Amino acid sequence: DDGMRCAAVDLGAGSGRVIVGERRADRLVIDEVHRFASPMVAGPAAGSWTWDVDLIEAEIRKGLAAAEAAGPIDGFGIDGWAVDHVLLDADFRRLGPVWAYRDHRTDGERERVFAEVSRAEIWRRTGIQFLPFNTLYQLTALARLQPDLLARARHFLMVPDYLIFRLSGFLANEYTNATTTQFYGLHGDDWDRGLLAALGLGRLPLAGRPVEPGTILGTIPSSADPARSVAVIAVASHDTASAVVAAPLSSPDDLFVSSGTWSLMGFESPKAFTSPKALRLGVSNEGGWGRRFRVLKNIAGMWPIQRIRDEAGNPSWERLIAAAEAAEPWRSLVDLDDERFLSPPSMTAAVEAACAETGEPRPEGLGALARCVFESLALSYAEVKRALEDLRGRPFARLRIVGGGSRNRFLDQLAADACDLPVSAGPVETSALGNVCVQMIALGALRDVDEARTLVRRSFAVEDFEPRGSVPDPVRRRFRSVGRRHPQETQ
Ligand code: LRH
Repeated sequence: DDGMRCAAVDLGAGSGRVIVGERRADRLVIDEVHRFASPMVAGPAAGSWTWDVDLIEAEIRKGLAAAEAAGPIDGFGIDGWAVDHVLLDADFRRLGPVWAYRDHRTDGERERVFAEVSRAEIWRRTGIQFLPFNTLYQLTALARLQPDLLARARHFLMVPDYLIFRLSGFLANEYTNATTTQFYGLHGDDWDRGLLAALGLGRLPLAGRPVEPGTILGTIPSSADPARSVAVIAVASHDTASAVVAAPLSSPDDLFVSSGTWSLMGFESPKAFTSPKALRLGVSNEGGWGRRFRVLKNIAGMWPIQRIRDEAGNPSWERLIAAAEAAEPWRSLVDLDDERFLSPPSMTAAVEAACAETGEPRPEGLGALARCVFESLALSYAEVKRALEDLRGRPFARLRIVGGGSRNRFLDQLAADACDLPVSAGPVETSALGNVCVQMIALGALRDVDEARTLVRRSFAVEDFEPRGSVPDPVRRRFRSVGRRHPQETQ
């Protein structure tokens, strides 16, 4: 299996990349052959956001051509952000725009759904956290606003499934991403058609049971050499599922943060946590490779600071982080998990307004604003860590931060301090690595996820941060009081 090369397409909510992973002796070597911007696009109405999936498709084609130009590839797979979907008509044409999850159509939708089927019942059936934009609420909003589109739909696909279809013609729903819809039944281990029917979505055109991550869907001829064929593989197509496949977890007491647009903090478990307590704590049980659940919570992540940076005219990350480091510590705190920060017209104004409402000093200047956001994020990590320890009844011994956000050493140190845990940061491209690893498992070059993680550990260095114990108790108390911590708990 030495020399096996797999092309991984990893789509983030902002940028996408095509990476070739190659097995060389006992190492995995990666080469980024293409990177592109894929921002949300303003939709037809105010506060409306969509994805330009045609542009994303064209960029993926360029990336695959670049991958093949560098040498033959054995497989390819696509992972991406969760929750968003595509509907196709009987002629496999797209119906309507591909809405982005930060679109405002779903505002208040969850509460309308709860009037039909209770939160407790949805939770019991799916074990998925109540994010306001879950596919379930996107579809009930669509049924209310554009029922004609749903009536004409003959195929329902998540975004990575759709792109696989466009590139190869293979039509399949993949399991890990299917679980993020909040209508995948935990107990029947299949789509929960009963839940959909109870919400008037009984005619949603679902094909059979989703396929397992690691399913070879078929082969297509190589564009570089038509005599060769390339395996088209359904990887763990939810980017967070892929990231955790390649996270160098080495103990049951490892806590992970997959750090990108969102920070997904959690642990891996062979069983789902579906008690009322788990519901109260607002956790999710997302499906993983080999039915290893990711018991996690979504935390705001890098999105607020990315927005603030854009609004400040795009200074370099180095400058932004240096300005944050120079600002006064623990001066202004906000609860970034408040839904007001999901998709505000101005993130800067949203942070300032939150500070004004809770009596926190207004952050003056970019450094103070960035420090406020980084420190608030680290304090959110600490709260979620506590909730997860409470849930599983055992402390964590290490925090492993993976993904693009792990490059932010200032935040890595803050996370170690706030969580009072040693932090290991890296690798950076974990979603793409997990994508490659699942392909290699499917092609028989790796046995399972444990072997994949050993390979990742051997191949990529991580950087360690020790906690300095420097978050004063009054700061933690103030943080708890500024926000509606865990909004689900109060509903
Ligand atoms: C991260 C992510 C996350 C989902 C969100 C919609 O990219 O997939 O796991 O909750 O996007």
